[in-house]
Amino acid sequence: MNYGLESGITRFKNRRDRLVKVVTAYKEWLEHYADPEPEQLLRLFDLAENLKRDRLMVAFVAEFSRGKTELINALFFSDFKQRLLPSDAGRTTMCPTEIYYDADTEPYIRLLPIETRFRDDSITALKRHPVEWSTIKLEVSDPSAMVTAMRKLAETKVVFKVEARALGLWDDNDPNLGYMVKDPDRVEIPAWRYAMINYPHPLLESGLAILDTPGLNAMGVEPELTISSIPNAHALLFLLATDTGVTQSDFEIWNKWVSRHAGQHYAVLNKIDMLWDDLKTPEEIGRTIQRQIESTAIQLNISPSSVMAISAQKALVGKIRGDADLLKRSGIQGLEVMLAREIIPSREKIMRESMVREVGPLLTETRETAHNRIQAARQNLLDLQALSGKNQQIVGQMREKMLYDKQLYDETTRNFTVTRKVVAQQGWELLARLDDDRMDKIIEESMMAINDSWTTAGLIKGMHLLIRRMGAEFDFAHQQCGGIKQLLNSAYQRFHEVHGLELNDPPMLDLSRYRARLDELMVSTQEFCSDPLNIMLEKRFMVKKFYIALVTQARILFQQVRIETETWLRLTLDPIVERITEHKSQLEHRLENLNKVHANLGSIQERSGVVSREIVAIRAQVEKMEAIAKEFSLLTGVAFRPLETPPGQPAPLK
Ligand SMILES: Nc1nc2c(ncn2[C@@H]2O[C@H](COP(=O)(O)OP(=O)(O)OP(=O)(O)O)[C@@H](O)[C@H]2O)c(=O)[nH]1
Ligand SMILES: [Mg+2]
Repeated sequence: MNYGLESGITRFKNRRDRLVKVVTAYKEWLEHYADPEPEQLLRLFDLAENLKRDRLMVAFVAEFSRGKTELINALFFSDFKQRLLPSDAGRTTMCPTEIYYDADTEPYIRLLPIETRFRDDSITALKRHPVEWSTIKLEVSDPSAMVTAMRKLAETKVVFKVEARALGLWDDNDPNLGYMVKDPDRVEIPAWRYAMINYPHPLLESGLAILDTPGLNAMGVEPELTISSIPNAHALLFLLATDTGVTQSDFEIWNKWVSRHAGQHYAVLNKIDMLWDDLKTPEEIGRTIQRQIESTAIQLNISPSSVMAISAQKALVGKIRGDADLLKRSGIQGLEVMLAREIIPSREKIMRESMVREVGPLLTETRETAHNRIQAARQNLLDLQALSGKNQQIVGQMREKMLYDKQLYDETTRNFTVTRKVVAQQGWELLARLDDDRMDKIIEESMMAINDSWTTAGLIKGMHLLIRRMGAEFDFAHQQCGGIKQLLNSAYQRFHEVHGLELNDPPMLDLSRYRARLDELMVSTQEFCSDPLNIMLEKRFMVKKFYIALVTQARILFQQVRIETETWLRLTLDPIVERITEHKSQLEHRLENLNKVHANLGSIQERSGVVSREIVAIRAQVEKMEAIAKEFSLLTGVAFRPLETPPGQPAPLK
């Protein structure tokens, strides 16, 4: 049983599934009852697909041997009835390991050979090339085969120092690497650089993903981990062990990577069973644990309530043996409740916010359009009733007036088409400045600034340039979007003033999150460069690796900004176009009625019948839309305004 955690993740999955359903229902509504642009449908389809793949990444970060892997086993893999992932004294997990579920492929463990470090490719880039990885199919129903496969995570190899040096894993001057030495010429290095495990576990199937990491030194040699994977994780669990307390290297990890993590981060004091002592009363043991919690909290400068004391090992044993007492004593349930109460809701919040941003404005617009339709049809009926008893000349005058209104509207629309073209052109130019080629150019320039001088000074120079150039593109995007918004507003003004159309004001493009991430990259660079170990010339390899990691993250940011800008452009333009088109078709409909009645005064009854039936059909559309909006509102908290009297209704015929 996984207590709060299991039900928490199930709730998360249910909400996610409901969101997928509501986005799909909205897409289908548009297909049936509107005339959407194909891109809009595609985008909604993508959104639903991405939601299904949406994961909650929890990273386990700590110095070696603090019990990260044991805790992962206890939290997620106890149903396996044995230790699934290798956990042992000393350095065990040799490479960062991502564990998740991907329904599109058979379960596997994929391992990236350590030799790929010779190349300049980032792990992110290599993830797109399965051929670079050694893949083992997982026999999930065969526990011993599973355990054998997982042993790969702890695999090492012994190589000559010269090779290890060329891989950036060995430095004769680094006193911290003594543990690697096998004999005077050779050292032990990890066999794999990174591992990815696709495993069909219910929690992983629900969208949870785990990142297990090796200790300080191993993380330091793979900067992509510290610059990208760890900052991008939704939550971090930082482990300490009771027997070692907060050591210098624990402290370094905490300070460098965990305490500043923007999302959730938690300290876990593991191995409390080491304090269990048959000669002490439970109260005495409890006091000792409490004292350790307090001193840990002081050292890390956090509140004692943020430190959780557990025994991962006893939790695993307790779960495997079904020993409820041991499980309770292990303290793991508190951690599970915390994961369920805090981490999952915060992930849900991110999911909700992206839905509010991406679907909210479109849905608001479509809903109002649907309501407008019913209002317009009712008006149509009133118009027709008002025509009864009128002579042909009066109907003709009305028709003339209506025709004039429509011509006026068409003229406004034509003017708007010009604006739309300008906007499309500007949007296109803007997106072109945010594409991959542009980023390649920026990287090229920054490499030129480094001028093959892979020293910390060269790195700072190159990064300054990279960040300045990227920042300039972000500024340009912000400015251009401001201009586009103004242009559209003034073009729309006429629709509002002359034709009575209303519109919700779209928000401004907000890139502040990405700017903050850029600043963080610069801070990481400065920190890396101020580390005396990295100032030495021998660290040339590491400087380059560090730069590659920075660039990988910068590229991800650049792509995110492009997607954000693209979304913004669409959300700003689409609702306007939708409303303008809808109004046009309503005007046409009214004119058609007048034309028919003008041609045959006796047809008023018949037309009224047609319009009444239309109203019934539109009401059904509106009801469907209301159900979609209601569900969306329940799931995201977006409040749609009441629509008894929809805006933008046509003025009654005089
Ligand atoms: N007594 C005790 N031992 C534990 C506990 N948790 C883990 N261990 C042991 O500590 C050792 C290290 O645990 P791992 O899970 O391999 O630690 P890790 O943090 O993953 O270490 P690396 O993979 O080397 O980074 C193993 O022998 C575990 O069995 C615990 O709660 N109590
Ligand atoms: Mg481990």
